[in-house]
Amino acid sequence: MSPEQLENRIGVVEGDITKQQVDAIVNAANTTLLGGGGVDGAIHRAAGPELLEECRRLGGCPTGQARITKGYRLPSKRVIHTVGPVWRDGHRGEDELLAGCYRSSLALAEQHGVKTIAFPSISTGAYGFPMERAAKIAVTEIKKILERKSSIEKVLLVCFGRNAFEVHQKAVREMVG
Ligand code: AR6
Repeated sequence: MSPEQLENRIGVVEGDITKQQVDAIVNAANTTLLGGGGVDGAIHRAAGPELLEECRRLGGCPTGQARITKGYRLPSKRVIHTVGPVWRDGHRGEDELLAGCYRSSLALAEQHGVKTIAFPSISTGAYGFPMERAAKIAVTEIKKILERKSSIEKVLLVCFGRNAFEVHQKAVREMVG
């Protein structure tokens, strides 16, 4: 695939992930999958209480892995819940665990025929992962999947605020092409 084609398949937007018109949005959850603050809180509020009911039945999710549910009142039909690592000092396997979040979310998406998917910047809020480093990991993993003849057509990186948008745009520019 040419760099242009790849670039067209990774979009960076500034906005609220709950408003995205995509097949699936990814949630930055915690191991209980029972909701929380940040993007997790926003997704549960927008989806409605049925989402929490379905999440209860999943029995949690380990860090670096992902689970899938319906989207209920969200514009997206599905939510992929992944659990990012809590940042400590960068020497506790944080990078590999974060890469695992992107890999397992994208693998689940493929298994469910998802063509368009939106990610928030996993772990970079309450979990304190440095955003530039997280953005490089996100783009690396997304690029790997898209280069491998994936059924996924488009991946959106949804950034909360101008700074996040600029950090992600830079990561895509530097790593794609
Ligand atoms: N749309 C897109 N991005 C958002 C939104 C939104 N509506 N709201 C926040 N962000 P965080 P984490 C950005 O804290 O670091 C929860 O309580 C935000 O600016 O949501 O993985 C869970 O239950 C940041 O860049 O997730 C866990 O306990 C990014 O999303 C814990 O927080 C992630 O911030 C997970 O922490």
